[in-house]
Amino acid sequence: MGLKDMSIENIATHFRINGSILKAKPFGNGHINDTYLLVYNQSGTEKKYILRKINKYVFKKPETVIQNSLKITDHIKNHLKNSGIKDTSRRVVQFVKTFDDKPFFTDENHDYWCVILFIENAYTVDYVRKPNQAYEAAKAFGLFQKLISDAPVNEYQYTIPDFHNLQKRLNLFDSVLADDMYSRKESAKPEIELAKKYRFLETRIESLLERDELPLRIVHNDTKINNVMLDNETDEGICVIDLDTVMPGYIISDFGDMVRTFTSPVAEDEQDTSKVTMRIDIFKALVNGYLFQLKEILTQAEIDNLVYGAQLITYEQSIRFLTDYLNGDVYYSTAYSDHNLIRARNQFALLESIMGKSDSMKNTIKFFL
Ligand code: GN1
Ligand code: MG
Repeated sequence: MGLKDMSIENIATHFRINGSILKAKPFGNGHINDTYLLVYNQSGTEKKYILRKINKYVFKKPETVIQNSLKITDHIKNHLKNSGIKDTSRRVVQFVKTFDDKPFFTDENHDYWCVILFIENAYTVDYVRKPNQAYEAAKAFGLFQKLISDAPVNEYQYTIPDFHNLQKRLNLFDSVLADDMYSRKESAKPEIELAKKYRFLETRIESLLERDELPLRIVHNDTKINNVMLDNETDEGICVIDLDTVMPGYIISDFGDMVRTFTSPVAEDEQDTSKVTMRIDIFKALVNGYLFQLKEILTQAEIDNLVYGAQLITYEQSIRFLTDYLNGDVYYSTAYSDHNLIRARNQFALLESIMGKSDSMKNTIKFFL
């Protein structure tokens, strides 16, 4: 097969899927991997699948992504089955194998592709519309964490080393800023100032890690609101998706990324930053749903640092977007030239709001314990 024949339809033929393909089109709002929706005609009924190409710039060893994902989905499936749930197909990501029985297909470019079943009658959102969505989504992420809380940390690989290592991310930021290869420093002045203003957030995580205070666990590491599927009719959070970064890490990062992506009323690339704010009613619903599942599992140190996790991850995300802007947009896919700057500005606005409301956030957590 020549490179020119590498159409999506062609890639799909390597997977054990019955019927004939009707449609293949780009799908979803992820910033990293190429994702496609495949629609098949299977004896008169339409069946959907998701095909994804793993970004090898981001995931240097794509096979680790697949190995971790398979391991964690088996783990979850077993727990669900043991708790009496017979049909787990809407509750956990299901991989489709290739004809030679592999969980992925590698093409001539050494790109890795995998296929999962599409979950019908469910939706995702890029921002939360009502508290119940936050409650349900947090409950789903909480259940996910509960079910994997006995996963052996040393059996999982790091799909991205130092993923939430703020110190490393700041080092990269410093060097990209010093180089200013794309002459973008001037246009990002206020954001660079904000990066400086909140740099103090770094010290606490360093001392927490130094003193080994936070348990290293298998966590999701990318608990964005659009990584949980909600049921069309009930809004119930039914399935956590995007398992690429499931690996050892810290619960406060996952909690933080939920706060970052659930509580703002607008998407992370909303240009009007006056709309960006940490909504406390949504935060309450989030905490309620998450602690419903995990109250007994979290350690005191984790509980004490949940709000800090929200500050930390929102700061980290601001730095990541700003770094990528200064670095010529090499990491995140962008739709226009200052997309990453807009994202960074938005995330700094959210950080400022979180900083201002941290006391009431802490009180909310106390209330639900
Ligand atoms: C990326 O692929 P996606 O959109 O789910 C990124 C996350 C960021 C997020 C920002 C592997 O997630 O860490 O928080 O964008 N994933 C990776 O929206 O870097
Ligand atoms: Mg992702």
